[in-house]
Amino acid sequence: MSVITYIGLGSNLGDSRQILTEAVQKLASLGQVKVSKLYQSPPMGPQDQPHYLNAVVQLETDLAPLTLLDKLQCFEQESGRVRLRHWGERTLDLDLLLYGQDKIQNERLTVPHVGVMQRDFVLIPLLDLDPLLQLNGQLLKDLPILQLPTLDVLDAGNWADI
Ligand code: A4P
Ligand code: MG
Repeated sequence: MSVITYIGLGSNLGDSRQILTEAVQKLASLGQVKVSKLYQSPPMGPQDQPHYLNAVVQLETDLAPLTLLDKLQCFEQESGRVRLRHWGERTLDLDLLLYGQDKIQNERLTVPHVGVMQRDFVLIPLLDLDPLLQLNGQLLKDLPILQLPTLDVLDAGNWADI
């Protein structure tokens, strides 16, 4: 049975736009995808790092959560992932934001992802894909953090060529 999942994409090292485009194309090999707009956002965490490109992909897939995580980590490695420090620069970060309505808590996986409610660079692209998305009975579009967004739209079109 297939499940609607949401994957957060981030990159601030290398040719980030190309890296995110390739990541979307790899995700499309796992099931049906829809892609948010492409955004640029100031870094959360250490400020002496480049801006990030961020997007979210909705993926409808049959994969179990840990199998999906294995795939995401494999795609991160294939992009030559370098991760220098906590909340620091990286070529590709793929976070499993939501897996249907499931709550998952184990050694490898926390779903919903811890950052979903606090990060505008996650919330705004999520809302591109489903403006009425809710988490714990809360409509995400009504969260106060969205009143002063810090990110810019870089490309509102079919940027990943999907
Ligand atoms: N893990 C647990 N739950 C999950 C999940 N839901 N999805 C585990 C993915 N992985 C999950 O991941 C470390 C471990 O988390 C994995 O082995 C997995 O088993 P990681 O990607 O190596 O590290 P991380 O925790 O993602 O990195 P870090 O440094 O904690 O940062 P975040 O929270 O991912 O944030 N600023 C802007 N503007 N845009 C960004 O995208 N991203 C970060 C990184 C910092 N600042 C940013 C951005
Ligand atoms: Mg991550």
